[in-house]
Amino acid sequence: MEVYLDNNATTMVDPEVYKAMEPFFCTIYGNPNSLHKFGAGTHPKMVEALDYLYAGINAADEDDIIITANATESNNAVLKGIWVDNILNGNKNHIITSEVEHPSITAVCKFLETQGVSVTYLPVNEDGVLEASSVKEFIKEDTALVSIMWANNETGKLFPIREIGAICKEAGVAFHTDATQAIGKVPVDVQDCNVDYLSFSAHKFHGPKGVGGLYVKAKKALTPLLHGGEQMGGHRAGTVDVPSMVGMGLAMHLATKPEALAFENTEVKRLRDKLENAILEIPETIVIGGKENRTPNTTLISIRGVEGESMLWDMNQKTIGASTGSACASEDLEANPVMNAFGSDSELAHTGVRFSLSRFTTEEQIDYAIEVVKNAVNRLRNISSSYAYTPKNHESQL
Ligand code: 7TS
Repeated sequence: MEVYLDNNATTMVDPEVYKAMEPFFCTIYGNPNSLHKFGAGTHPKMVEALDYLYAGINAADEDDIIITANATESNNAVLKGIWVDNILNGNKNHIITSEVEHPSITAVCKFLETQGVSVTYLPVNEDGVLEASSVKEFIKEDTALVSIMWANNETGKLFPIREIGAICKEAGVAFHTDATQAIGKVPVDVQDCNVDYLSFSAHKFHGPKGVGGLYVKAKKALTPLLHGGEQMGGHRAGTVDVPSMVGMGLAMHLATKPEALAFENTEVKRLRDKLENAILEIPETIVIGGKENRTPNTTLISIRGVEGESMLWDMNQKTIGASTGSACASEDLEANPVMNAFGSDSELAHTGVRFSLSRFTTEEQIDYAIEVVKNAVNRLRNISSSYAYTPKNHESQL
């Protein structure tokens, strides 16, 4: 049986989404900016896609949603746009973010630091959560932007976006959130949370890869990352990938309609909990960051004495795909930075395995995964020279 439990890395395209995209390759293939009927033929479904995107995050009509290549581009566009508008051409010089953002935020911040920008990286507490009060504490006169993710990709932990939005609004500081791991898992409402900029990637919610979006609140114009033609109202030049945009729109609709979010919060969560509780029956296992306040599909579990990579290898032999954390960082064997940020000791930091489910995960797959994980842990602990189970050892982890 094949079991895919790495949905935070990417998801299967929903077959309904794939079907909706198909005509836009060989039949309705005009350039949307052309003045003839071939171009105009693409418009109705592009408009529908935008409607779905606006509805999915509760954007107001006067706001913008710019179609990008992915969340990485959206994140770069916000940080570099703010840099040009407020730092190079303004009198501000400070950005606040967290220690556990995706590299498409932290690597840009590191680059901006080389250009003289001052960046504050807020730590998370031992539950893996960032406290909204710490944002307030670090906002200064010259703070140009606060960028905090909606949900963490490794643990699924949800950050207090509503409170942070209110703090930023009161302080008059722009607020960006990377909602890549939140869309389709929990309700995302930009108006309710006072969000100015929001990033997402379609392939995380059963849309195609290579397309994403950047929400920009009305009157919060940004210098674009890509200059060129007048596509996207001049906010992002380049011919739009029409099939992908159509697919992303429908995928957003299917993932964010109330029934879908309810399914995520009941059925997907039930299967996640079943898997998690079965693994927690194994001595000396813990959920990193704890069980509270998470996306319903994710669990990051540390299994003492078992290297995350070894677990992945054993599971892969049995056709189960999971990860040790972010796929973007999984090629190096550095300790997982998110686990480090939570204060896990260095041994624990190498033992995390992330399981992320989707609405396509079945009960049979979870039953099979439980059996495989238990066998793998037994095998790996038996051959581990460093692992020796003692009840005391166990107690210290509770
Ligand atoms: N932001 C977050 C929070 C993410 O989780 C990811 C991808 C990205 C941005 C970048 O998305 P992309 O579509 O531009 O690549 N995160 C992961 C992950 O957790 N495992 O693999 C990719």
